[in-house]
Amino acid sequence: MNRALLAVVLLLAACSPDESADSSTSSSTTTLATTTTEATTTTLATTTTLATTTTTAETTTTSLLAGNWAEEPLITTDFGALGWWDGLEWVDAETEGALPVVGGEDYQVIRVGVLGLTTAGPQVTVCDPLELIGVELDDPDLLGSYPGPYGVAISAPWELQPHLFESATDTNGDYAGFARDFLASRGMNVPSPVITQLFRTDLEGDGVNEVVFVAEEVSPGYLLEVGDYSVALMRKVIEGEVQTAVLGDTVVLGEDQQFEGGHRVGAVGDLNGDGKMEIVMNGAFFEGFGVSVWEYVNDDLGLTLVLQTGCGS
Ligand SMILES: [Ca+2]
Ligand SMILES: [Ca+2]
Repeated sequence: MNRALLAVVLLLAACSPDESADSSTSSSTTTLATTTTEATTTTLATTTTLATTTTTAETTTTSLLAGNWAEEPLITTDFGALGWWDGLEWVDAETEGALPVVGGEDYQVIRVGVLGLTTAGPQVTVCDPLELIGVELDDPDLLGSYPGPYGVAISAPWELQPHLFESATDTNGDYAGFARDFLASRGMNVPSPVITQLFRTDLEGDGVNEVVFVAEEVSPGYLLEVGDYSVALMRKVIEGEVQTAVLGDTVVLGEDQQFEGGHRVGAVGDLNGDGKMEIVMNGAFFEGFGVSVWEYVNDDLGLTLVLQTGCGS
C-alpha cells in the first residue's frame, strides 16, 4: 500500500463524521479497509449483446459560466477538499496543504440527478477531530448525504456534463448477468444480483456509450457480513470489444476478510476541464464515508484513481 492510501485508511479510522451510521452499534468487530481496488480491466466471457448504443459524436461547444472562481479549480466535499487539476496533473489537497481560495468563491455542484451552484468560505479545518483541510459550502445539502449518492463541488466555470449521462434500467437483466459473472469470478455464487444503480454515459464524447452500474446487497449500516457484496463496474467498448472495468469490488467471502465497504456512483462530470468526464465514487463504511475521483485516462491505462478523501470513525 502506498503512503497516501495508508493515510486515507488511517483517516477513515480516526475521525468522526456528522453523517455516521448506527453509532449505537458496537464497532468492536469492525475492521476498516486496508486494501484498495486496483483499476483492472478484465474481459468477461459472455455472449450477451451489450445494450450500448452508438450515436453520432457530439460537437462540443465550450460554454463558460460567469462567476468568482478559485485560482485553481478546487474540488471539494463538505468534509474535506480533494484537490484540483493544475493544468498538467492532479494535485492532492492534503499533500499540498493549502487551498487556492480566499473565501467567497462560486462552486458548481454535481451529483447524480443534481447540478447546482453555491458559494463557500475560506480554508478551514473540517472532519473534526481529524483536521482535514476544506471549505464550508453555503449549501452543503446539494452534495447529498451518507451513504450517497454524494457529489462534489468544484470552483470551475466549464460545463461539467458535456456528454450523455442518464439513468437506465436493467430491462433484460443483462447487467445482473454481468454482475453474476463478475461475482462468480470473485468466488461468490449469486444467482440474481441486485442492481442498485445503472447509468448510460459517454465519458469522452466519442459517440460510443459506456455503462456504469452497481450490484449490491449489504448489511444495514455497512457492517458487512459474509455473503455481502458491493461491486461497481463499467462496461466499455475498447478496440471493438466490450470490456469490464472495476470501480469498486467488495465481496465478503469469509469472517476474517478485510473489506472496503459499499460502493456507489456519486456523480459523473468533467473535473479537469478537458471535455472528458470523470466518475465520482462513494465508499460507505461502518461509521465512515469516502469520496474518490476516477479518470478514464485512455484504453491502455483505463480507470485510474486520481483523488480521494474520507472522514470516518
Ligand atoms: Ca464513450
Ligand atoms: Ca475530465
